[in-house]
Amino acid sequence: MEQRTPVAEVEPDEQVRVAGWVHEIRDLGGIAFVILRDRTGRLQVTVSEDELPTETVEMVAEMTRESVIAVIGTARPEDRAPGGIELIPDTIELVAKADPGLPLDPSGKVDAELPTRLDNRTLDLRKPDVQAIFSIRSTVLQAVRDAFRAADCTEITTPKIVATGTEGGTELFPISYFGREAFMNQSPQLFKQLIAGSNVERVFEIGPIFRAEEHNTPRHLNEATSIDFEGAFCEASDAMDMAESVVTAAYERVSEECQAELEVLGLTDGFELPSGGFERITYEEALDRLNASGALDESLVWGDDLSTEAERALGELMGAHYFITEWPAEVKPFYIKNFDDDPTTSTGFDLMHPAMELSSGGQREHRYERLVEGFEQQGLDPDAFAYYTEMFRYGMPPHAGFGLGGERLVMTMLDLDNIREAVLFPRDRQRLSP
Ligand code: AMO
Repeated sequence: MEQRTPVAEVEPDEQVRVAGWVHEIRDLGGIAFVILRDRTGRLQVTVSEDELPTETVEMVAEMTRESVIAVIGTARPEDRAPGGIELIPDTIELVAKADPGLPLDPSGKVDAELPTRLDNRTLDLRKPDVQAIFSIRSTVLQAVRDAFRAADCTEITTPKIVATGTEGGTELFPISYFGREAFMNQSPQLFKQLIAGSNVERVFEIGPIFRAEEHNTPRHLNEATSIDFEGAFCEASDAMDMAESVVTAAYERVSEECQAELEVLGLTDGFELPSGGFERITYEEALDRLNASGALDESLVWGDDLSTEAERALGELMGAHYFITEWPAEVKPFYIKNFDDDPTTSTGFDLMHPAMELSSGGQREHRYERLVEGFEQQGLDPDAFAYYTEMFRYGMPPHAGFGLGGERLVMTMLDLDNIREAVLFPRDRQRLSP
């Protein structure tokens, strides 16, 4: 493509070629102001009728908002223009004309409903606030990757087409695999354990997970991004330290590098870094605090999972990120290790934001016999998981890890009211395209 200068880099008295979208046109008769927008900002192109060929003037008169244009011209200072610069064009090329019937208004002056926005994501993403979310999401993922690498972890990618589920049979998406039954993977759980048990020891993965959840809520997706860690010779507290450090690293990096985006989202004042040392309370303590607060209609008893309402009430009591540790064994999956001196209690933990669960993890059962027993207790067929359990016979070290929801991390960080705001093309009960 021809050389082009990003509009934010245009300097006065320079001859440049810029290209981008027509954000706005103000035709004052004899003179028109075309605001050109690219990924770096906006630039006023001042079109004087008597200084340009007739066909260019006619073309500008017919130009539609969101058309793509390329302009060659000379910049000069102009206090009244955005950024204090205007471009006096020599030539204007209409590269791609936009249909005037836009399905949503990218200037954001007219609100659109979320489904309309998601149907027209290309246009939606032309809005600065939407762009800000995805720019921050990209920074979060980079910060997380760097935090794992700094902790000596190897990045892995594992299959998304699998033979067995891991997180409970009802939430699997079945697919046909050359006539055999297969599923979309719910979690890299078993693979990350198998690799942690090799000489690689410490691994992380950032990738899609698929959950056939029936419920349509503001915080569930059917395809989500999971940030997974697994470390050999780690116990639950080590995995919690790691989860805390990646979450903190994400906040710190966003605070350092995304002030402009936070400002667009109106979050510069409210953006608080999590203070170090997330509080760790046991499940039992969580129940005690909730029951004592009187926030719930019915008291919780040992073995209950925490409802959305209970999570919120506890979040209010805690007021910051925290961990719930030592969950009842019965509510945690087969791979989580239980305490030897109390097999009803597990090493499983959840990392909570005051608004919702962000992550869960724990130490894993690494002893072959106990692992197979656990399968049987949960009504699962150990033979179906032989590809996994067999490796536990050949020197599997103790290990621990966690899975952290990428979208929930961004959602809670930016106080978004719907998780779909943090995904470019969400998958939910209703939505399969785009
Ligand atoms: P879990 O099932 O708790 O644990 O998932 C881990 C985290 O992933 C996110 N998450 C979701 N986000 C949006 N929509 C969903 N449907 C969804 N499901 C999960 C949540 C959740 O806390 N294998 C274990 C992790 C481990 O033990 O290492 C697991 O998948 O933020």
